[in-house]
Amino acid sequence: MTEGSLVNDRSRSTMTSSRFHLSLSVAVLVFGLVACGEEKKPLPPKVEEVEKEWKSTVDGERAMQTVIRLCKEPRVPGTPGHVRAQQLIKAELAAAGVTQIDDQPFETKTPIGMVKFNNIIGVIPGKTKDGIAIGAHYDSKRFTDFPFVGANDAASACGLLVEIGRQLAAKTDRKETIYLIFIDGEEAFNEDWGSQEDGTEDHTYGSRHFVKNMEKYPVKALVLLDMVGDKDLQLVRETNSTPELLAMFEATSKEIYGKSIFGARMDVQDDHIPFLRAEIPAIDLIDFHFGPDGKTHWHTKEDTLDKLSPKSLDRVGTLVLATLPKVAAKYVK
Ligand code: 1BN
Ligand code: ZN
Repeated sequence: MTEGSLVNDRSRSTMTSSRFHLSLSVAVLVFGLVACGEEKKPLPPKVEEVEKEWKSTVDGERAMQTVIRLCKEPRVPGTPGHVRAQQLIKAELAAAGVTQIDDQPFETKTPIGMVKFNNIIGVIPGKTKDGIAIGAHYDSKRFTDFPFVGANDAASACGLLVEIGRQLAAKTDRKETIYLIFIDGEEAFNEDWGSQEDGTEDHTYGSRHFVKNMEKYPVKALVLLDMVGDKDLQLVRETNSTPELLAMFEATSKEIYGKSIFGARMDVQDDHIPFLRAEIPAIDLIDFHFGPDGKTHWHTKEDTLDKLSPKSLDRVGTLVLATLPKVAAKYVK
């Protein structure tokens, strides 16, 4: 995290779905310089400084209310909090107008023994069953020394996914079906992301299970959301992601905000990898710069609600909704 922060959420103004936003600070625009050892690197633009007039299409405040409810307790697979998180997600999806909500339960061996998992899939039907998936992991990483609620990782993405579902469910004449996947078991049970003693992987349990059982859900592309709520939003150019998808999202961000809101290139292992292995195009929209310079709140007790901003949820949600028709046009025939 040597490039400094991309977006400072200085104004904490409430966003609503009908408001237009005008950038205040065109004067302090575009490229700043940051000292990085001896080197000086240009800073990526701050979104709030480059964004032109843009129309919000999701309600970041409402998404944040779901995030807050998800952060009441940890969501570690195999615990009662995990079961309550599932109930909450299903109730919120139903209240958002999503009428088909499927459970996809499975049980598998993990470093802590056999664990019950459950992917939750909200289906918004189109004319064809071929569809685009939007995913977020709802499990939180297991820590034994403190209660880890994973506000950014990834309650933020789940709250936004419910809100995106609300917007998409309100429109019924789409060609493609939308699959909202609340993915279980992304996090490793071991401290580090890696393999179990028998060589099987200790992470991405839910996404690997989904990809192996897709008969009912013909997903043609995946848009994955992870860690999208940081006040200081900086989406990375995730290098495993399908280049065409990254190009589409970047182009849309330029249309909406006047500049790409994607920063440093970074390889992130996440729930999109099983989809890519199955040759399903996928993009990981993730902000991996979480915390002050040189320090990360990622997988620490600092990953709490006070680090988040509804404005970041609003920006990412607006970007997803604006890019989705392009994704569908390319991948759903
Ligand atoms: C993302 C959020 N990840 C886990 N929580 C995936 C990841 C694992 C990212 C290891 C970087 C390293
Ligand atoms: Zn994590």
